[in-house]
Amino acid sequence: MLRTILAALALSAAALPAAAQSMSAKDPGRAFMEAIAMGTDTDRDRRLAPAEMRVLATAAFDLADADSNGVVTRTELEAADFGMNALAAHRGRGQAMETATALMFAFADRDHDGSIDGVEHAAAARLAADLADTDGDGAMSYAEFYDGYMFNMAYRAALHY
Ligand SMILES: [Ca+2]
Ligand SMILES: [Ca+2]
Ligand SMILES: [Ca+2]
Repeated sequence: MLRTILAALALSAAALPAAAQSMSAKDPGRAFMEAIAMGTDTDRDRRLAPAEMRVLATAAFDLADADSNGVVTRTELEAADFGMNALAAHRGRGQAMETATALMFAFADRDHDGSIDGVEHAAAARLAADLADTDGDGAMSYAEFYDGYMFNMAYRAALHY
């Protein structure tokens, strides 16, 4: 189901530049992350529990694994669009997005073999969640997710939201 949400968000991301030009108080990058958080928080307790994050991480991995062979290569990750590419292009931040993507790839590809396997991906997702969980309650609040989840930080730095 989350995969469907991600796919729908990726499609709606084409509308992000238009939204950015509107009077909307919220940055579209931030609004997009909030939509991701709400889509992930299936029990609606405003905490992203490890089981919920595993669903999100798996959906993201499957989306990036274009040839469905169980590993994500650098090329696949560079080609993947998690919904932010249109916004990056609109803001002239394509180069910054490439750097952010390279950093995320390096974070996950711990054995430097040029691809992220399932074990590496699960470890990276868990590490990122642990790092973000600053109050140590075992789950991410939405604020912890926005401000401290590594993949959000990389996008935020790239897209200036
Ligand atoms: Ca693949
Ligand atoms: Ca690897
Ligand atoms: Ca927490």
